[in-house]
Amino acid sequence: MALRRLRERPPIPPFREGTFTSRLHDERIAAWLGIGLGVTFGICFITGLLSHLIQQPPSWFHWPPRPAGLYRVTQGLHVATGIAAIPLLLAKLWTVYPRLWTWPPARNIAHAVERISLLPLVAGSLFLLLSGLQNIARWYAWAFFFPAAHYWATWITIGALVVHVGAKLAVTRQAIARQDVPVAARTGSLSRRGFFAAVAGAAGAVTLATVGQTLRPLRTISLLAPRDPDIGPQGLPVNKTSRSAGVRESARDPSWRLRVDGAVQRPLELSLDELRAMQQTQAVLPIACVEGWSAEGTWRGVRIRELLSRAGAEPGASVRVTSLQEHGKYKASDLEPSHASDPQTLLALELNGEPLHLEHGFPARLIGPNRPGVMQTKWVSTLTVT
Ligand SMILES: Nc1nc2c(c(=O)[nH]1)N[C@H]1C(S)=C(S)[C@@H](COP(=O)(O)O)O[C@H]1N2
Ligand SMILES: [Mo]
Repeated sequence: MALRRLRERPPIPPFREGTFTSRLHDERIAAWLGIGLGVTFGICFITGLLSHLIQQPPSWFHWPPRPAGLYRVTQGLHVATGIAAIPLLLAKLWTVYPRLWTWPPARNIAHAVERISLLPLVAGSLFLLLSGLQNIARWYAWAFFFPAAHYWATWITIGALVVHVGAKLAVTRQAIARQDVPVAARTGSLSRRGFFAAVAGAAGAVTLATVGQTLRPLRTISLLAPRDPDIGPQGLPVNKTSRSAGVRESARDPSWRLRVDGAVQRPLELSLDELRAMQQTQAVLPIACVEGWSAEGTWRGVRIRELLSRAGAEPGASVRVTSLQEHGKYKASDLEPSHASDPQTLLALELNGEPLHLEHGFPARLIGPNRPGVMQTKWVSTLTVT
């Protein structure tokens, strides 16, 4: 008797009907915001997964060196859709939060599963978007390694998202197909259309204010972008500095030599002058950072494939490129055969018509087409053929 009464009549205010009065806590709005989030999360997921595969390729995965600017586009999209999703997610959470207090809390098992999956969905989404935002602002406030945490949180979030979309598909369809019956506006209350305009406007504004860090024409309105792609020595931003890499002495040491070793017939040790005396190749290529900024430079240097053939490496070799930097995640990178043999993959000695600045990798750095910035190793000391 008492139990039935409890089921029918929720005990305390938030569970009681009529607690939340705004018309904007509405199924139709929730449905459209859900679609917006589905699109932005979808693009963000695919481009993010791609970036992960490029940096940690399983044996079946091969990322081509062409088109040269493709990674710049996919990673620019990853960061732009992640940023645009933030106002969409906040609006969605606000629209649906009254439903946290439905009574009874679960009608049946399926309903319970659907509701429990909201916890990883909401927590995972907030974590991904906010830690991503912190990362591009280079505010490393966490004890964990960001790429690994970001990667694993993605699978949890996407799993929960699949459950959620499956559970809400029918409701979303209905809500969108339903004719929107105009309700007489209550004074002081935002209309649905006004709310949509505000949320879409916010998503558009944060996108326009940040995407200039990779889309040059929008650079001047890039008020919120963490990076201006034009500012830095030789007109290019710097991520890792020579000081934090601990190479200020070793990179300027006149006894520096490039070593080419590993599976070669003639291991090489070349001075900077010897490298400068070799045939020089020029390439206009972007640095495309995982953080979403990118900037183009005119690079000049020696083709990696030229160095390999001089050392007598087998054609189709892979190469490990090692830096003078002794510690850190990005002190080395790997060149797959297609990248090692590409005519634009260079050991660069010059940038924009001048010898490479110390901060951009003097005396020599790797630069190649269609590679994430983290794989464009600076202050190179050794090429090891594998
Ligand atoms: N040795 C070394 N090379 C490195 C890095 C590094 O930390 N160490 N950072 C990379 C990253 S994350 C980027 S985006 C590019 C940036 O190149 P830039 O500083 O010349 O613009 O360098 C790459 N090369
Ligand atoms: Mo980067």
